[in-house]
Amino acid sequence: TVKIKINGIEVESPKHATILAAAKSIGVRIPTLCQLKMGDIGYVHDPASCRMCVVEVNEQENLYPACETKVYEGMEIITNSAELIQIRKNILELILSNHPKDCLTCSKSGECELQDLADEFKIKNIRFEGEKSVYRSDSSPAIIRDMDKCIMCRRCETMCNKIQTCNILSAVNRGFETVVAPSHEKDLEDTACTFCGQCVAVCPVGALHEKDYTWEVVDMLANPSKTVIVQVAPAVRVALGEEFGHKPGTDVTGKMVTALRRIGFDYVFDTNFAADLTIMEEAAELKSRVVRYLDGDKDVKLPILTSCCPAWVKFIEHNFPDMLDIPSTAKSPQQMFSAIAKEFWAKEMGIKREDLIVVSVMPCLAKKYEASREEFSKDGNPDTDISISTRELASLINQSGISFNMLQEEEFDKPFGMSSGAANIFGRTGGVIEAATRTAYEWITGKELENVDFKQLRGLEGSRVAEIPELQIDGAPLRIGIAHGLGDARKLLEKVKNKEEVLHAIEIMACKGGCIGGGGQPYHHGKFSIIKKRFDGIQAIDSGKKIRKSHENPYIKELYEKFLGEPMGEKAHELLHTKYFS
Ligand code: HC0
Ligand code: SF4
Repeated sequence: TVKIKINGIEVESPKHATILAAAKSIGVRIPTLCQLKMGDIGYVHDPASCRMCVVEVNEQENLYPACETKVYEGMEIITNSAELIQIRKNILELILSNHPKDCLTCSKSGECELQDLADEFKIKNIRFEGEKSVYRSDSSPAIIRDMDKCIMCRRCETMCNKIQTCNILSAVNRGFETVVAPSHEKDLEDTACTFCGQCVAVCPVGALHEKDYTWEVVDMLANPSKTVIVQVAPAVRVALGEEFGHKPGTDVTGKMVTALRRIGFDYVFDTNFAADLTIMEEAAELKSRVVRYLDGDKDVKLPILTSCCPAWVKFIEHNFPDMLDIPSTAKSPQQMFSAIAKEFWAKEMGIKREDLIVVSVMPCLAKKYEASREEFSKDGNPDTDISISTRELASLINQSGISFNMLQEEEFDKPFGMSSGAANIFGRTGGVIEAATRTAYEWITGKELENVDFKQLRGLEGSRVAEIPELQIDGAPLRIGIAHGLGDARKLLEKVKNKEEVLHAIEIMACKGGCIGGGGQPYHHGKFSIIKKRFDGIQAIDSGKKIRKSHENPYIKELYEKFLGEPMGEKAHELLHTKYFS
């Protein structure tokens, strides 16, 4: 450690700490617009481009950016002199001089870090008039790039290139024309962008945001000829509460269901039901591949890869086109739910396909893109009509004048409201493969699984390998790989491709933490501790459930008896499986 002084206070700080970190450790906040530190996931972005964090050091004339200047023995730092505060105000005014002033209609209003600082510094008039850059805005089914609002903090670039390794975004052009964009300023849709939404999650302003479909939902609810049903993803229920003052990880399922009914949805269903259905198909596929392998079939493809994360699917389609025969062909729960709703339930209820509107609430922006994929539609009518994010649901609740915290707790509608604990854990990294292992174990060994907690599959390391001693393949335990974050996924897949790692099954989720860290969740502003709390919240729901194996869900059994037949059977194949495209 080194001894330093910050604003006259003596501090002992780790040797290589930045001034910003040392100040934070004693409760001295230095404002910054570009720095983002998520050390837990190896993500540190401090380009010192915004200069908001400048401080005085040892009475020198030069000012130093606190985000990238390291402390040394005897350093005396001032962070809040009157002069520094004036300088920061000037910097803010300069940034604002060419920033659009449309806060009233900006999607980020209320969550914008620039707006917060402008408010903190009480900026009422901007003394400078900057040159306005006008960029063509770029809109995909999932993400909108509104680069007039970009402040060149370049967090999105680090996220996309270093963490996700998608390499879509970089600064192009020069001077005032500089903009963060895909190469040749293409639209995201025409690139290998996975729509993971992680760039949106870290954008401090409204330059990157989701395509908002809340008014489409309201229009459908207002249309008397439509039956509007909703399905809610596992990760939404442990994060939605944050928008209403609850601690991250708080399970607000009951209030959320009540709110959805009050908003006017005709039926409130659970994506978790379809997660159980996904396990039926994925575990059957795993079993069939393992059995064929043990029979000496040389053509069998192992490891099997989970396929429910749409950003991950798009990533493998673009980056590993020669490996498209290894992912499970099972559709994601979102798409299984919608296919069953439109092809089975609507018929049972006597509702015409085009009069049934399926809305999904997802922690994810790539789900919007997934819903728009052509193979998930019939005669031009999509299976999932509209996908909204957790944040958009919070807006709908507020627009409807619902006092969320005063709501009673209600239950999902039947039959698609019942789910096992295994379905809940889909929302966190490692959960899909743990759920599949619970069912596959019983189906492969024919024995009852007593302890469903495969703790070795849990954790938050970016990529990990765990063994299941209870499931032996050729005299050795089944080996499972797990990665979250596309950069870690890429490394794991490369090892498998080069035969450095022999695995039987792999789960990949595009976002850190899995869906709980999705691009559509309440903004965590770089605090990884929030993702950890959501992780624990999801796990607690699973642990508290009586039924913790997907194949024991009675409504799932009934669906197979009444309609689907066998897992991987003809009907299941037609409705629940998909193809991949390079
Ligand atoms: Fe997920 Fe899903 S678990 S991808 O993370 O599989 O988005 O929450 O809804 O579809 O169930 C997201 C979350 C889902 C799907 C489920 C899966
Ligand atoms: Fe990159 Fe993901 Fe953003 Fe696409 S959505 S630009 S892949 S970070």
